[in-house]
Amino acid sequence: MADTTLDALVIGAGVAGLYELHLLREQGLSVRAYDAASGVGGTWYWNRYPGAKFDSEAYIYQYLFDEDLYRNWSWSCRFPGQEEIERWLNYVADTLDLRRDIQFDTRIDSAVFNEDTGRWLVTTDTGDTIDTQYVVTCCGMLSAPMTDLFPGQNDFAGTLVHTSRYPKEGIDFAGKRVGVIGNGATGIQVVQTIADQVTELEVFIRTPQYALPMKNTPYGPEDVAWYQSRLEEFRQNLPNTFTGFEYDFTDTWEELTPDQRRERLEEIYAGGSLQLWLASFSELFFDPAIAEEISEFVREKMRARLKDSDLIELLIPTDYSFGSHRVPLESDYLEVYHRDNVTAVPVRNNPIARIVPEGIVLEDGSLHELDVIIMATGFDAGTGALTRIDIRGRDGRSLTEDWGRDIRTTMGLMVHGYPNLLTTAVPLAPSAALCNMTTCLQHQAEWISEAVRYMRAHGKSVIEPTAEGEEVWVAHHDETAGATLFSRTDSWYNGANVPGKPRRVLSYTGGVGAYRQATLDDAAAGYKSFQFS
Ligand code: NA7
Repeated sequence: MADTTLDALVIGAGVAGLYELHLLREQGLSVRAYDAASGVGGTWYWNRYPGAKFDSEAYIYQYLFDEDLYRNWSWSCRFPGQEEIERWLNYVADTLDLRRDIQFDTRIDSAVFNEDTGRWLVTTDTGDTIDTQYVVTCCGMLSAPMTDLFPGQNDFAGTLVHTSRYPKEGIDFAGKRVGVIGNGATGIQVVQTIADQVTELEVFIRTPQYALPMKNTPYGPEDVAWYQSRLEEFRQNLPNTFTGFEYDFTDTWEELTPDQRRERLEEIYAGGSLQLWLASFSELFFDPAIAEEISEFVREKMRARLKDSDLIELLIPTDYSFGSHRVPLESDYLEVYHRDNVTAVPVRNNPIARIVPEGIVLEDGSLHELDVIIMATGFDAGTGALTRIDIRGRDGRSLTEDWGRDIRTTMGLMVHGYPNLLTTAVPLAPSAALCNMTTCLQHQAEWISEAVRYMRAHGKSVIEPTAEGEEVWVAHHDETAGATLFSRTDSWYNGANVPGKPRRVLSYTGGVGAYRQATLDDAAAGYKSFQFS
């Protein structure tokens, strides 16, 4: 006998989990969300590192389903920081009265499907057992941190943290020698924020990054009124653009003269944000020659800000194209390396060998003495959050083992062999940052809620993708992804950052609008990729 019986158990109380809990509860289901954190927020609970910020404009990173919820919250600037975002998600939880159905400080350990009852038995690290018809995973795309990477790291005598486990009370950097490992979107935010707080900063850089200026600006009442007046426009547009952002491709490379292209790139670049990547020229994603021209434009902008040739060589990429993996946004990041207390340490040809009590030792034996090490080393994206739970589907099959061989889903909403396990933010659906996450998560949460509504209306109790339905989606996904440059550049986008992870472009690259339409069409056709029992 389980301790608790539910209709639906939601794993995670972040952007997707809060909305899913609300939607299913509104339908009258008994539903409870569980989260390992002590509060709501998911990504925005865990990522407390200095400088953590949105890379989406705040006003589109919102729930659009409820006008009051949207209008009664005002953002302070274009790209707010973690603290404000966490406050916003607490505002959402309070406004929708969600907290009474969330169990915090509780990690889901296992979920086992019982084929006789068609229900899941879930266990938690607090010893609870829950019998539930549905398990809905809202664990986030980037929530399983890459933490144990270096021999000896547990013996470090100073403070060592991964950015997504940054202490709530912060770290006092005064008088400290700090090392940051990694220069992805996270490392860049950390470095540009702490450079003037620390005595010495060493940034361990393996792969150079293209980065675009953020151009953050404060918002006054007029700005808030401006974006709030656009709610209806956002509802119509965001779900149908290529990436779920407000902007979309407008020009075709071949139709413009070289001068016109340059003018367009300059114009978009001047506005800041991810637009140059996500909505300048779609050819950037598919055509290596055009991607190279746009890459050179970005390199030129970066070069103009760097004073010495060693920095130019270390910080500006030349061997992969702009946009073929996640493009970070930055604010005066490159200039940080001109400071006397900041050193860029190249570790591509002389990698980090181990961590010793005094600091970081490179392969050549050199020791970098440090008081604090910040690992901005990323995540086991898309799959890690679920493969770290022991999930057993039909015939006792293990999701960890299945995804350890081949990462497959049906539209990122379910996995064949795992009935009534409904998923958000997993591979083969559009995801960060090929989707403004709230746009895609809201759609997925709604699709799942509507599938449950359909089942209740039609007396069905178990849903599962068919093997054929899944195969069709995987083949379509691979064909679409194979045509892009994402498949050719190593990064977390294709699993390259996790040793042994099967290679597949994780995000769906056919566009947010096309994805949404495919999922809605499938449902409208009686859930044609799925079977019920
Ligand atoms: P990323 O983008 O995966 O970046 C991780 C960084 O850590 C990247 O620079 C890596 O270098 C570096 N890294 C990882 N392992 C090592 C080792 N062993 N030695 C040296 N450097 C290492 O993670 P982020 O947290 O920055 O961003 C994740 C997403 O969060 C981001 O895309 C946004 O969507 C939000 P590499 O490039 O592998 O050479």
